[in-house]
Amino acid sequence: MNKNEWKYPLFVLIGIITISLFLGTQNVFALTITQIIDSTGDGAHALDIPVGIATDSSGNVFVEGRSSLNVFKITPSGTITQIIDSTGDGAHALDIPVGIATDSSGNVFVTGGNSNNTFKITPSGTITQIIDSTGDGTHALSDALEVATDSSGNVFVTGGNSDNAFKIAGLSQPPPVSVNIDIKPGNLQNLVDPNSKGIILVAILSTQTFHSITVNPTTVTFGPNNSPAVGGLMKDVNGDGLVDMVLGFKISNTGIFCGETSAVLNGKTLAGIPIQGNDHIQTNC
Ligand SMILES: [Ca+2]
Ligand SMILES: [Ca+2]
Repeated sequence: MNKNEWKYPLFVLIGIITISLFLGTQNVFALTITQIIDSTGDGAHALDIPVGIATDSSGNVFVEGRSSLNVFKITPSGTITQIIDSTGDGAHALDIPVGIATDSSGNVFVTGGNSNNTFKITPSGTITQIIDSTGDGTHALSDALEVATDSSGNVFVTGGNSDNAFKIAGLSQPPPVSVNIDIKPGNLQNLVDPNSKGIILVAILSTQTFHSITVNPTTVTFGPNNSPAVGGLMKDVNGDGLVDMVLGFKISNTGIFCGETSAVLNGKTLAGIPIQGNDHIQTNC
């Protein structure tokens, strides 16, 4: 065998060695399979005919029981809890759950194939029905099957029998924009007598980036009772050249009690963006 005859066999040999090493490396990443829930569910509630499964960004897994009419949450540490059963939200039943999805806020959405509806379950466990068999009021939802969410908080549901899909918007409210308020404009002490029958004025102050004229005064509430405004005017109360919104609230309706040290104003802009501001108070009891 001369020197040239070795070239090709040597090349093939190197190829064989390379492939062998590659296949050997694959074995390093062996799969690990673990059962995270069985038919005993959380011990108190069974899991029967699991269908849908979903995860959230916190590592929780949600498993839906089609026959047991429920959903279990399994935390990363393995704790199992039932988050919804056939009673749905108490007012509306969940029957034959089919689809399941989560959103970026950790809410879980479950469709009821037989109950023709969809429920939202918040991370704290509050359950609300977000669509029923009436669909959008004009078009029915029948045999709710799959559910999906997008990054804007919209939820989408398909109707297997009604041959349609619905988009449900407006479920998630953006966090309120913080605004500057002045309780008793111009007065630094902000003394409030909770037993007074009078009116307390609260100014929503304008800044270079926030103009109080954009606030919808009919949405503004004040105090622990979220008392609505009974009147108002536009006036520059702090002399900065920017007109502020001044609203009046019946003190007796605000829910401010003796010893409270601050009070909160909530509202929305005309565009529907929530706003919130708070200021210190002293109660005169
Ligand atoms: Ca003040
Ligand atoms: Ca001003």
